[in-house]
Amino acid sequence: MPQLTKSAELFEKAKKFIPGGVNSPVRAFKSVGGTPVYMAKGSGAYLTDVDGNSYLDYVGSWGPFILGSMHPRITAALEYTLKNIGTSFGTPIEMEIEIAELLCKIVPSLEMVRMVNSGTEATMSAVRLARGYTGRDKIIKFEGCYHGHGDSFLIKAGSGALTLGAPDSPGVTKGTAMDTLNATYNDIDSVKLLVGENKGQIAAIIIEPVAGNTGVIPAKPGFLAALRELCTQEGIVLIFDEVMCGFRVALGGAQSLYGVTPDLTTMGKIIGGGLPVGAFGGKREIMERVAPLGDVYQAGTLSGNPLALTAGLETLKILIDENPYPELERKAVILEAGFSDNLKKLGLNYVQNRVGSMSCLFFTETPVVDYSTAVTADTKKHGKYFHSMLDQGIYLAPSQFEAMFISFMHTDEDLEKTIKANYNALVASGK
Ligand code: KE4
Repeated sequence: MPQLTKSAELFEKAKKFIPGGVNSPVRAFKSVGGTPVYMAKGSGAYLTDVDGNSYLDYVGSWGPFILGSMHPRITAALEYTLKNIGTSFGTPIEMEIEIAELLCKIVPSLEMVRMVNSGTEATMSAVRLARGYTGRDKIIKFEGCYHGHGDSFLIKAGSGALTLGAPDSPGVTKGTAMDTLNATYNDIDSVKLLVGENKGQIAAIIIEPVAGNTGVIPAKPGFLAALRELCTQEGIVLIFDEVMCGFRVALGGAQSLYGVTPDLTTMGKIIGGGLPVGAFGGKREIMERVAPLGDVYQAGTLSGNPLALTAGLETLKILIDENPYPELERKAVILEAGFSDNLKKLGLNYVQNRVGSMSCLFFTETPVVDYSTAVTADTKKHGKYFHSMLDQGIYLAPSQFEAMFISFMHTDEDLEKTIKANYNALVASGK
């Protein structure tokens, strides 16, 4: 049982100066209870907290650390940039061309790309671009999906919004909310109904092609292709939000895994290698509407800065050079099978959803295919499970509605340790 004295002290102090003591709500342990753990150091698959406790990290900074934290090639590249280049100029730099060209080579839908500083900026910009390009106002998202905290998305949103039970946020105007329609994930008829009721008014359909903010929910076979066909038919811009699943489930993201090409793609997390980077891109015909070439405005002081791009570029180069995906799949299968064995031994039929190295153990026996089935999960049991895993040195997302991420740095011994801890934590969560 880790002693969390310093974390508790820091949290009390933080709450004086920072709303809820955190700079992002899902970190506050609200849905699992207890004190957020203050981390002091990350290395590979491990985190060390301010009290000196060590944890196996399955959050990976919420997705960026597919290669583990502080990868030697990435830290060396950052040291070089710091010593020989600089952190930011606010001018064009060569690295911007290098990462744009590389992204266009890797991701099937990209003919042009704009770098930004977060996933939220990427999705906000992509939706504005789709509205500018089509001249239409409405968008369709999917209940439980999370696309960052842009106003248009905080209607029946996932991730922290769902975790805190606030999927619809105050402060979003009625006008904005009216332009956001929510369909049901994996239910193409629910999409067709909305499109039919709003003929010629839908600018974009935005989807996480692997939903990772309602726990993990894979798209059913044929669902993404049906969305593609509907958008083509109706002149709707199809946006794949690959901020989380991009470069995670495959080098080319979910669009390359499933062979469905969107019109626009939003990216983040992994392409920042742990520094703030986002991006949006897609068809040249659409991207040419982005200022200063086009008339759809989008901008960012630190977009394309050398320090963040260094981390992102090095991450992408390692992913290309070392192709970690088969090994990540092998490890993810070991963990999934180990958890399944434990569930069987304990007579539990909880649901595990997984795509590649992102997965979720739902505390429900209902197959989880959309928001309404995800919320059948018993969050109290999950909370007990979370704390038992934490007490055993396993750091998971402090929410039932988030993903578990395996990194290239997790060893087979780490996985065995996690499987043993999972058994104990399932017992502790109460059968
Ligand atoms: P950011 O603005 O947080 O960089 O990205 C927003 C975003 C957009 N799209 C998808 C699919 C995302 O998963 C995210 C952010 N993911 C959450 C974790 N589920 C970030 C964690 C947090 O909010 O602290």
